Amino acid sequence: KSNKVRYFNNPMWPGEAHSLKVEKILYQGKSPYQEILVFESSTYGNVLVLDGIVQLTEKDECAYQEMVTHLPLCSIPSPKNVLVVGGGDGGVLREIARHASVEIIDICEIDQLVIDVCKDFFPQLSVGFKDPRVQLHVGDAVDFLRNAPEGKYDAIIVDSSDPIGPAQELVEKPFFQTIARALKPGGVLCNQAESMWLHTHLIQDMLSICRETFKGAVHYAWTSVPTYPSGVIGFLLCAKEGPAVNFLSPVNPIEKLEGAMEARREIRFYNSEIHRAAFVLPTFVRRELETH
Ligand code: AAT
Repeated sequence: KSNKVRYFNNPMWPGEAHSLKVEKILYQGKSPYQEILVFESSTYGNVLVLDGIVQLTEKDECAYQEMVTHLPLCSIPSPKNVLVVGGGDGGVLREIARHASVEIIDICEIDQLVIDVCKDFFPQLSVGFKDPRVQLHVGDAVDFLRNAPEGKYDAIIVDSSDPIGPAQELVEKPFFQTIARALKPGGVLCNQAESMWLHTHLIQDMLSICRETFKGAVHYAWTSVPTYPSGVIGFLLCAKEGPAVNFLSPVNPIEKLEGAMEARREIRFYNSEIHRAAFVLPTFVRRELETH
């Protein structure tokens, strides 16, 4: 019974649980921030789990990393300075590197052990760290952003874990205010924003904070990731006041960026049509998000 209780009581999705068949445990350890597990699954390749929650699998990571990166970077004409929050696996860095206009890629990840473990078991993601534009900062993104120069970034991508544990403060208003400060006028934020099936209230709270903080534009978009709870995950796309940003249709289409579709490995999920489609919301979500 106690196993059952534990299995079904994750506070982010009480009453449900998701399974992957384990072929082999590859790594198990504990950092000062979280429990880290890597296993080889039967059908999704290697899987990274933090505090019991699947963060990525080799098979479907493309759907998340490509969308969280190209939704913002393809929405502005020529991104130069980009910051990644979290993302210690390197997958988002790998995707940013497709954009030749980018000059600076800062990443602030709290957990050095996530970075090291991913270098051993997810080489197709950690390859992102090899780009010479990447500057790694190991620390809490809350402190990093508090001290970030004003108006430095064209885009900030928050690839963070669920708001229980080290990512708790990353859904609160002061954090979004420091992000807005660190962005250039017309700069954009793409924030991991959970599932429309499971987290309406959390999404509503983040939306209202973002609408107060980012006067340019605020939109919700989503994608399919089979190994995340409920099989989907969303993003909040926000623009700071300044030159107008229209997220709904890419002004900097990936298909026109030289080499972007092939660089290091082919793009698997993202394209300009799926970019536009990502902002189309089911009726119940539209209703719940519009009134907030
Ligand atoms: N691309 C994989 C997806 C992730 S990983 C999230 C990362 O955010 C982890 O490596 C974690 O160590 C890091 N992180 C958490 N809190 C902080 C913080 N305060 N500062 C910097 N980095 C942090 C996310 C998957 C989403 C899963 C949704 N269910």
